[in-house]
Formats: sequence, structure tokens, C-alpha cells
Amino acid sequence: MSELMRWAERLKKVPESRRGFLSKIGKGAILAGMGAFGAGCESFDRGVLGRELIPIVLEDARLAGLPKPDMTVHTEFPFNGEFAPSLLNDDVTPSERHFVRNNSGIPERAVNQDFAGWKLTIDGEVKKPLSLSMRELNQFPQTTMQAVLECAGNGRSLFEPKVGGTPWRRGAVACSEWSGPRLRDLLQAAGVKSSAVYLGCYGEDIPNDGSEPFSRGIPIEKALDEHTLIATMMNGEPLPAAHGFPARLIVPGWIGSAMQKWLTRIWARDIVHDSSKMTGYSYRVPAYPTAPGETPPVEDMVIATAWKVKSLITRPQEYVELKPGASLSARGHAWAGENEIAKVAVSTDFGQQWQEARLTPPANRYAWYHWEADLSFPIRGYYEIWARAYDDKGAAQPFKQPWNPKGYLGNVIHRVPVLVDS
Ligand SMILES: Nc1nc2c(c(=O)[nH]1)N[C@H]1C(S)=C(S)[C@@H](COP(=O)(O)O)O[C@H]1N2
Ligand SMILES: [Mo]
Repeated sequence: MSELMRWAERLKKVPESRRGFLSKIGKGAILAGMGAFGAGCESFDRGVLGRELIPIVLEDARLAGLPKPDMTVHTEFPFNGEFAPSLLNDDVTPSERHFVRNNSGIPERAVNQDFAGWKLTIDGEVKKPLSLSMRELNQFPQTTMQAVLECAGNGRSLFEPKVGGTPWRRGAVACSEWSGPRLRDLLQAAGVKSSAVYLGCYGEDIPNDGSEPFSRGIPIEKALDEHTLIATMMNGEPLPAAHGFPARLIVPGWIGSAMQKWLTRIWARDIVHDSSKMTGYSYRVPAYPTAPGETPPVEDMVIATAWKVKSLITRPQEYVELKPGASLSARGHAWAGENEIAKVAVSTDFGQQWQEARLTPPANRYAWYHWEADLSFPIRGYYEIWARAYDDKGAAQPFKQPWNPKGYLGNVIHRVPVLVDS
């Protein structure tokens, strides 16, 4: 069957309601391979020219079931959307409430949940390069764990002065359950050499406009950590299209961009991975504290890795209205990258008095903690619930957001306004 016919066949499998621009283009036009369809057509043309290795990337996120219900959408292409904190109250985030952060389109394979022809290559500084099918990947011992996944830019909209990039509020974070083989087992099967210091990871979301694919990596030590997974399942089901079907990296405690989706290649390297998303100002932060608005020279930037101590208030919802004398149970989550949470303190009077929240430990290392605090509001007025998490190394969340040029690693305390009036 020609690639052209295969594409048309696959199209038929996409539910009618999700076809989006594909239905607008019309199957006839696709079969004819004619007409101007913008970037979608470009990828299609490359397909005709023997694109066995060039996957088709779809630019209409509706094909992947996006936006999810109640999502706050920042951009539709590439698709970026998050949820309000009050919608993130679940202990384990359901897939339907997991934020989505894409740098380009979604591979057609992911939309069709199609394993055919997919391989994961492990090459570079290894004695025995591997090219694994999903069946082979499933033969490695499987691990299941919950892990916080948070975009490095979460909280970016709270930076002052304002910085460029997707203006995430607080919802580009989630804690779902991930399953799959350990990356370590795959690297060992490939006979990773002692010359390997870093991995460069690649996915199937190759931009249609010919720009460099999104590629990042992690140091070999983190890759060999027993908690670093190649996830093939999310919350007990095959990875959804938007979250990296059929396989993605889970690098617990680290920024989300380390967790390559639609994974196809892991390149063991003898230098720090030097793709565009690893260098310059991309996913890098100043090596020292900087004045707000001050961009240090590029040689003073270092790669952002683990998250810092953070918390979220999921109950009550912002601007809840109460009667004088009301009380409520506030609730939320707390997490701290590579560290553990030591305590969460809560204030309703702008930090003058604090009470310690009850803490429920995480299901496993790298999942989030849950906290709860009983609060009362005796007289009318304007209150703010503040939550401040502390880690086991003595660090606590700041009251004012330290600044960096790209708005990464924001962890300023969460404040929820409460209105009390008779
Ligand atoms: N292949 C690929 N992997 C990727 C990305 C991407 O654009 N392409 N985005 C990264 C970023 S910046 C983040 S924060 C997470 C988001 O994962 P999610 O969409 O499942 O929430 O995926 C990471 N992995
Ligand atoms: Mo991200």
C-alpha cells in the first residue's frame, strides 16, 4: 500500500467529530494530493517523497481531543492549556485534568493510537545499539509510580516585570500515575559506555515548517536513577495522544521539558546535549540571583533541572464568599523536586499568624503530598489564604517571586482571596 493510501486509511479511523481541518480539506483532495493546505500540506508532500521516516504531525489539536473540558487554553497551535487550581483537587490527577504543553503538532500516530512501525532507538555511546518495538519494550520489567509533572514555566504570569512565553498561571502541574520500563534497564541492555555523560532525546513531533525538532536531555546519573521511566501508560491506560503516545520519558522531580513525549530516539552522548532547547536562554536560568528585569550574559546561564519546593491551594476556590463565623477545611498539594516536604504552613492574615497544616505523605517518592487545614473567619472582611511549603533541606517558598529572564521555576506562595460578608 502506498504511503498516500495508508494516510487516507488512517484518516478514516479518526472519529468524525475530531477530524477538524482534515474534514474541511476533504478526503478527495487528500487522495489527489493537490491543492494548498498550508503547513499540513507540506508534511503531506514530504510524505509522498518516500517519508517512511518522517512522521506526519497534525496541527489541529481537536484530533487529539483537545481542549479538554474546563481547560484554560493559552494557544491552539502549538496547543497549550492548563486547569484552574480548584480543578486539580484530586490526589491523583485524572488524565482529563492534566495540562498539555506542546512545542509543535501532535503526531498522527498518537491520534490514531497506532503502534505499527514505531521503534525506540537507543544509540550513541552504547556497545549494542537497540531498536525496540512496543512488544519488546513491554518485555522489560514494568514499574508503576505517581509523579509530579510540572512545566518549567508554570507560574510565569506571576513574574514582575513580565516575561515572554506561554503565560502559565498555576495549573501547568499535575500528578498522574505512570507505568513502563525503567530507562536504566534499557540503557543497561544497550551496554551504555562509561563515556556516556548525557542523553539527547527525540520525539516524533517534527515541526512541519522544517524547524529543529524539540529535543532535550538529562545527565546519565539521572537517567540511571531507578525512578526514571519510559512511560507507556498513564493512569492505567495507553498514553493519550496529547501526552506522548506511545512512549514518553518520566524524569521525576525535574522540569516537564525533560520528559520527552512521542519518544523515538535516545542518544547517549559524551558531551552535554547541545540542541537549541538545551542552550542559550532555553530552559536555562541565571547561575546567581538577578535583579528583576536584568538579563545576564548567556555564559552565566545554567540548565534548569529539579523543581523547588512548592504548594497549591485547591480548596477553597478563589474569591469564595462566606458568612461571618464560617469555617472551612482548606486543602491542597505540596511537592519539592528531589526533596521531601517537611511541613506546610497556612495563614489567613497576610502572614502574621501561621498554623501548621495536616500532611498526608505521598503514595511514593516524587508524588505530591496533600495538606489540609481547618480555618475560621470570625468577622466580615477580606482575607487571603496563604500556603507555604517547607522542604526537608530547610528551604521554603518565597513571598516574592525571584526573577529570571524566561520566567522559569516560579514557586512564589499561592494566595487565595476569601470574601466574608453578612
Ligand atoms: N516531544 C516533545 N516532548 C515534550 C514536549 C514537546 O513539545 N515535544 N514538551 C515538553 C514540555 S516543555 C513539558 S512541560 C511536558 C508537558 O507534558 P504534558 O503535555 O504531558 O503535560 O512535555 C515535554 N515533552
Ligand atoms: Mo514545559
